[in-house]
Amino acid sequence: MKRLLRLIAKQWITYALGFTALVLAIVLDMYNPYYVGSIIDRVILGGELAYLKTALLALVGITFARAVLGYTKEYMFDLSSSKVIVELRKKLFDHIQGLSFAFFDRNNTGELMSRIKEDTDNIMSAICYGFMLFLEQVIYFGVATVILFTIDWRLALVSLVTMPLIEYVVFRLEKQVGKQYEKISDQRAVLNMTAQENIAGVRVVKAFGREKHEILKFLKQNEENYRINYDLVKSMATYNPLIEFLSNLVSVLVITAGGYFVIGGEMSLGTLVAFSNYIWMLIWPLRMMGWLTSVLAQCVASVKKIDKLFDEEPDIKNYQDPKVPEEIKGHVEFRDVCFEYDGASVLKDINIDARPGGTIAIMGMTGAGKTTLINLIGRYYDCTSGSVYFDGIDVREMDLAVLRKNVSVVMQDTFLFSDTIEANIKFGAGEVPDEVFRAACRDAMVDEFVSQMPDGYQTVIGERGIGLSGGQKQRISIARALVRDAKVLVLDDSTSALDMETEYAIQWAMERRKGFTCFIIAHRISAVKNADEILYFEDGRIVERGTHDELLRLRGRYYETYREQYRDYVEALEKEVV
Ligand code: DGT
Ligand code: MG
Repeated sequence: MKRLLRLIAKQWITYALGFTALVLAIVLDMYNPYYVGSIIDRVILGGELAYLKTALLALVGITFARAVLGYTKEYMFDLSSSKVIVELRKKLFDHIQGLSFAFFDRNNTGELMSRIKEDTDNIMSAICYGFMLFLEQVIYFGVATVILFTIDWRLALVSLVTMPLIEYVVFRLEKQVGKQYEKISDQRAVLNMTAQENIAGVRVVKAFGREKHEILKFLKQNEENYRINYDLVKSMATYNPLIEFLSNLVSVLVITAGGYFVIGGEMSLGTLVAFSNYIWMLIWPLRMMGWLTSVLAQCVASVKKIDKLFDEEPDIKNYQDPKVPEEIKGHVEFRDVCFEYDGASVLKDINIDARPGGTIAIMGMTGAGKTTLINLIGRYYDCTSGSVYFDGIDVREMDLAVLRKNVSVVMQDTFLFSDTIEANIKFGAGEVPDEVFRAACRDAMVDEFVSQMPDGYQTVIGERGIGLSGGQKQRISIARALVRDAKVLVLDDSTSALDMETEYAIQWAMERRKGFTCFIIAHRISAVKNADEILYFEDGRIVERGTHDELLRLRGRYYETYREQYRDYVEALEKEVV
């Protein structure tokens, strides 16, 4: 809440202008019934025709000034609130971006999206018109009450009698409607998710012949949505006429009682008319209070949710006195590293020494812990025990920005943004010299297919990379890693979708580049056999390690994998040996 108030305080000038316009508009509004009343008394009843011109001019003037002030008020409140929300959203987004991988493992995307969109929208409506109307109605109510008592305290009492009743019904309605709105919002989220999943996963739906089932599922939810909305309309239809009735009852009571005073000569007709106009300045605030309190309550709830997110600290923070190696060479060492996800051991006693310029290949069954291992290099997670060193500095003590700038990762799941191919490749690399960009595209074999596209590197990739083959997407993400010219390159199963020929070409280009330490996770022997050291993982442990030849001689798991992949060739060889 403090965070929000600080942002609001920053916009105090525009808010103050809006507030001034609001007060002035109310003051003018108060003159309206007065002039109407005096027209009746002095012109219609008193025959004072000269006054008509003054009164009408005053009314026109009031209406005009009221319009200008109304515009100023709305504009100022809108302007300041939009600024507050833009700033809040930016801060929230920056904060979320700064959180660690572990946070995203725990929280789902949909929920985070709704913090950024819906909760900030709720706050926006509250601090903009919610807050504005609330102030306005409170002032109307206060001023109108004073005026009514000044005109005639007996009539004022009569009109105030029914007010609690109106307020009671208003709050009853709000309570019911509030619950229904909540249901609608929850249901809308489910409906959106179903629609989104089905559209995003349309290929799976069609491939498995589930169209009918999915349509039925959607129709059912749509019907549920209709039902809840219908309930809402029903509640409105029950309570609104009652509120209308009670509001009009006040008028009837006032006119009846006031009529007696007028007939008895205690009050002029014009005063009565003015009085009954002022009454609406009491009724409207009451009628709106239910809705306004719920808007404000919703805002408080949203602020609490957002505050909780802001309180979330990144697990991985820069060291208080971050170290930077004198010369960045790309020497990566794992010493007795163990890692656990929520208490479940994933990596055990890992020792690796990746010399600058060397290549470490990692093999192993799915779920063996390969991705987890390489995530420790760029410090996306911190190891549970042991240490990872980058050029002799424990990564936990190294400057995080320098570390990540020097560790380039091609992730296992390719993610491309809906942007041009060039922007996707240059993503996060800052200024990229043209030669570096071209060399990266050539080495990652991106040039080969992009040069055939009509828009070349300016081709915009469709949502989630639609329009490119799996291999093409992998090649783009390899180029993305290469343009960064980092000292450590990590390839997580990133050539799996490539044909042998392209894979060789890329490997060959990498050899030629060299000058960086490379970690390659792969399943194909062809991708790992030239590495300086091959590590074979099983259940979070390195069970075999050595060069290709050493591992073949060992006749262990690596050899088994080799046999599987080169069965015919091996059999032929063995026969020859016999
Ligand atoms: P892959 O990519 O299928 O060849 O498998 P790896 O070797 O890359 O496996 P990895 O490191 O992704 O997962 C190792 C184990 O850790 C596996 O049993 C699943 C578990 N694991 C991975 N990510 C998380 C996570 O975010 N939370 C928890 N609790 N466990 C995880
Ligand atoms: Mg993996």
